[in-house]
Order: sequence, then C-alpha cells, then structure tokens
Amino acid sequence: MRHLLAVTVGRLPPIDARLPRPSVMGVVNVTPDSFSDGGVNLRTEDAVANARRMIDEGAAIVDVGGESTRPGSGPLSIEEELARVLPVLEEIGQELPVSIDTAKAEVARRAIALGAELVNDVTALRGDPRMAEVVAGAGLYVCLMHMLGKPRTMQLDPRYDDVVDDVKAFLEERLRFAVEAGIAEDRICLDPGIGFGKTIEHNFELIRRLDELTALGRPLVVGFSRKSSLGKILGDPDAKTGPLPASIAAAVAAYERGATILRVHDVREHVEALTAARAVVG
Ligand code: HH2
Repeated sequence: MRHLLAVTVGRLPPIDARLPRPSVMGVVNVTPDSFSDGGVNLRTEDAVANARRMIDEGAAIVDVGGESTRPGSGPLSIEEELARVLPVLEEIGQELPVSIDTAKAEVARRAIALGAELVNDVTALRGDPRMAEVVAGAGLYVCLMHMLGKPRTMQLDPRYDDVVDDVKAFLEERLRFAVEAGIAEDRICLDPGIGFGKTIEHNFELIRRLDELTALGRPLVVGFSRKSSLGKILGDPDAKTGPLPASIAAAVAAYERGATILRVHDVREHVEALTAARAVVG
C-alpha cells in the first residue's frame, strides 16, 4: 500500500510538505456533464484506470468529483453524488493519494472514511454548515476556493471593485473561519477559483497578480486547465474549453508567480512542463 493514510490521520505533515511546489492534482470527474471531460470517467473502471494512470504520470494527488460545477449547472442530490464517487473511492482510496471535490459534508465524510486525505470545497465551507466540522474532526487537508455566486448564474456579468483585492479579502475571511472552526492552518490551501464568477480579464489578472494572494501565507491551488477563457483568447468567443498548450502556459505562468498545486486534466504534459519550469526557476 503506497498510501498510509489510516495510520497517519491526526499526524499529517503540513500541506506544503505533503504537496510541495509544484505539485500536480489530476482531475477525475465522475460525471456525465463536466465542461471538458463529461462522461469520460462515468464508469467506475474508467475512473479508476485514469486515476492510476495520472499517479503513474506524476500527479501528487487525484481529485475525484461527482458534481459538475461548470457555468450554468445546477445542484446534484447527495444520493446521486455518493453513487458516482463511492465506487471509485472504494477501489483507490487506500491505494492512491485522493482528494474529494465536494461541497457536501456527507460526501466528504464518506470519502474520508474510504481514504481521501484532502477535501476540495469550491464553496470554501459555505455550502454545507457541517463541512468545517467534518474536516476539522478528521484532521485532514482542505482547499478553500473563491466563487462569486453559484454555478448556475456565476458567469452572468460578474463584477468586482478590484478582483484581486476582493478575492484576497474573501480567502482571508474563509481562512480565518476555517481556523476558528478547528482546522489547523498548516492543513489549508487556497484557490482563486479560475472561471468561478470571473470574466476572461478577471482570470488573467488573478494570475498576473498572484503574488498578492501568496502574501496570505498559504499554498495556492490554481485550476486553469482547459477553461474557456483560454479558448476565447485564442479567437473563439463561444469557446467552452481551452486547448492543452494554452492550459500548460497558464499553469507554468501561475507556478512561476507562486502557485503550489496545479489542478489539471492532462497530467503527463503538465508534469513535463512544470519539471522544466522548475529547473529554470531553480
Ligand atoms: N475547477 C473546477 C472544479 N473544481 N476546484 C478547485 N479547487 N479549483 C478549480 O479551479 C476547480 C475546482 C471545474 O473544472 P472541472 O472539474 O474540470 O469541471 P466540472 O466542474 O464541470 O466538473
């Protein structure tokens, strides 16, 4: 067993020791409708095989999710979300390093019981009043992400006074909330939430000024992989996704500006690019 989670709960190292900069988080969406890979991993055996391949290709962790949060999507029932992710976690939870991408405390609790070591909550503990307690009680890692509004409407004319200042203030407040709820600060990472209630310019400005978010003192996760802003700047105003070379460029730029964890769909290519970028950055 590569993954000794059962004996390490409560004594996990700080997240920056467990996931040093740069680390790749491979995306395994067990959904029919994710914006770029909907349906690819809907069968358990496909999700398991892809998760194993991502770890073999150099991902430090795989992020398993059952609910799409693409623009325009609506919520999913707990039963449906559990039915998608639990069979996958039963197969890989003790074998591979796994993160659970959910905003539901019950899904997180069941995933943790099967071996998940990180809860990736796109609502930053706002979606379910029991989530903070579940994460704190398990002593695991958590990612707190910024989102303006809800997936169904978040891309309808998002506005900020200053996107970086606003996202920073939000993440600072959620970090304080999490620590007050009993989650050790050294287990927490933060994410500006690329594409979650943001225009193209907002997304790129957040990366351009990422140093202002690293000033919060916590490792940053960035998920620009395949997002539509990348397709749009390449000339297709109706793009729903962005291509791989543009995804890699955004990931490398984010890494160079201080990102620690890059959340990506194409693991091998990002690992190769980030290995080269790291050799340059030193
Ligand atoms: N992006 C997506 C989902 N979860 N979590 C974090 N921390 N950061 C992100 O940028 C992020 C995320 C959306 O991408 P994907 O999972 O591929 O799509 P969908 O929500 O349609 O399943």
